[in-house]
Amino acid sequence: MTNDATAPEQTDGFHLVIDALKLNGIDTIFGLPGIPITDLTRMAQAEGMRVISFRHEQHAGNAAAAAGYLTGKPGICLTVSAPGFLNGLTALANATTNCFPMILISGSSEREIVDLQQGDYEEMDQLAIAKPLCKAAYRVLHAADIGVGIARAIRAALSGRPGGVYLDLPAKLFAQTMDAAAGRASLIKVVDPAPRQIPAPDAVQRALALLKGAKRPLIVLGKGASYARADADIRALVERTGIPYLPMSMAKGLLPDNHEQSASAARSYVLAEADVVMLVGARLNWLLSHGKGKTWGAPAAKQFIQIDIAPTEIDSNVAIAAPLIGDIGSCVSALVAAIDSSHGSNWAPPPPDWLGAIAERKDKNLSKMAATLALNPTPMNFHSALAVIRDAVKARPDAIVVNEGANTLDFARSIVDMYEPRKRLDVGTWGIMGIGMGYSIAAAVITGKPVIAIEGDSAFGFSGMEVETICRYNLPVCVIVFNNNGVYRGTDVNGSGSADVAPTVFVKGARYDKLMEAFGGVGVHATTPAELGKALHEAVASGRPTLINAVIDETAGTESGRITSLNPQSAAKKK
Ligand code: ADP
Ligand code: TZD
Repeated sequence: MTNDATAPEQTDGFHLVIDALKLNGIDTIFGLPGIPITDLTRMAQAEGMRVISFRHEQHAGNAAAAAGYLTGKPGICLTVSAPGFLNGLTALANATTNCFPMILISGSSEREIVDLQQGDYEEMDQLAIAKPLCKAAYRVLHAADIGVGIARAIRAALSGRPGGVYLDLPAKLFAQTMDAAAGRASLIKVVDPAPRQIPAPDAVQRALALLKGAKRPLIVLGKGASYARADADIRALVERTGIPYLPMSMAKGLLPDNHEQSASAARSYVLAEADVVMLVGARLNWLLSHGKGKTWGAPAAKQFIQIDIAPTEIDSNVAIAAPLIGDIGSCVSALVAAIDSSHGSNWAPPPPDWLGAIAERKDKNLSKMAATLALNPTPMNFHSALAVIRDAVKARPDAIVVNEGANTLDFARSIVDMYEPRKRLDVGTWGIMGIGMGYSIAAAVITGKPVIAIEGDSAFGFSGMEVETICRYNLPVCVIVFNNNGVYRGTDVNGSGSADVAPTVFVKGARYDKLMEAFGGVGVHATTPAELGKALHEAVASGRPTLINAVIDETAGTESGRITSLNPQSAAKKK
């Protein structure tokens, strides 16, 4: 960019941001334009980046987080100042909670005015607000520092435990100019942003000794294990040791769910009975009942090995007998190497009575489930609808499943088997509603594979307007709304006798399919498994944006799905 042929070539803040991202292999921005970043979105597109423009920043942020998880590079979300920033912040905090790498880049008002609180357009001290909600937060004031700012953001998002990073770019920065050659020289290509962390040999031996002595060993795989992309090593560890494993919901498919060592169908039994549990990229948070209580059986009989990159995760809920700190790839391959070198082919598989007891429970539970799935009630229930979706995913194991809701989530997690790593995206550590369309859009944009979003009707509502985005970019997303007329179910009554419906009840018989039709996509109203299956098959085959309004019995489902016990009244009753 030069106006004068004799003057040295100039660049500006806009271009430096774009060049710094591209230099680091980042080719996609998820965002929503407005002052001061509209031109940045245009220029990024002109410079060959993919710019996916959303209807609400939270969904752009969720898309960035999912892209981070799926690619192992930080996903980028770009927003305007104050309100746009705040809309993106939920996604940033959620990404950090889930250990997904993303960078929220927000334009901001001028420091001079913000700091004196003089009432600028969309004024807010965004940096201060973002800080407690993410791994790191930076602000760049000078164009010459953009390279450093973006390098620091990338490294912070990816290194150690991945997470969200906030980058504050005040409006004035974008128009700042500088010599183009100096600008180019100021950019940093980040070298080794997620360095391997090799576990200490004695920690490997300690873990191995515990594993070897176990009578009833169990491996729990979490979404950290999926994220680590150590698929072959993890498979080798599981198969080499013969130890049964349990995938957390987003680790489903890391090994195919029909693997004979999967203990998913005997989950309660193995958690309660195992004597040595090896956690691989899974925290002992509420999703694992904090490692104690009834779920886990007698505490004295249980010892934990935990593989994690974050040393402070260890002992967070219960004592960890053998912490193994490092990246999962290095830790798991070190374990396999140690097994090979000390045991060769003499590693003894777990005792047959343990494996036999698990197999027996699996068989029983699987045949019970098969009988339930074979029923064909009218109206459809969660099971009959999900049986069809299960078959569709089996036929297209490369499809990505996005899943949110309460009952819709719980049933889909246990009924829809996954066969490939990183194909299932769901509500994650917070159990948050609203990830549906953002995750679906990212999955479709990043992978080009079919996406099947299995959505409770309440859950869908949080991001429903993004079906326009799906249609605008013609993405191969099939949204299935499990429509049971309300949050959890549709039968609640207003106890006061006033005209309002109960707080959990929606408009009865709503036609979510029309929403997709409004933007040129395919809408289908499905009242039977056959109709649902046909529409899903066509959607996956054609790749056309589709929304199937799957009518589910409004009496099916329980309040809060499987976590009813966390409602204050139920929790109080238990005490
Ligand atoms: P889940 O919800 O599936 O149980 P969590 O999100 O609770 O899984 O746990 C993921 C864990 O994985 C986190 O503690 C995180 O520090 C860890 N982690 C993420 N990436 C890696 C990695 N590459 N190597 C080691 N640990 C990792
Ligand atoms: N708001 C946010 C952001 N996250 C939440 N988890 C909730 C509210 C509370 N909540 C749940 O935990 S599940 C759920 C809400 C509102 C919706 C359940 O209804 P649904 O699913 O229609 O999506 P089912 O399948 O009918 O139970």
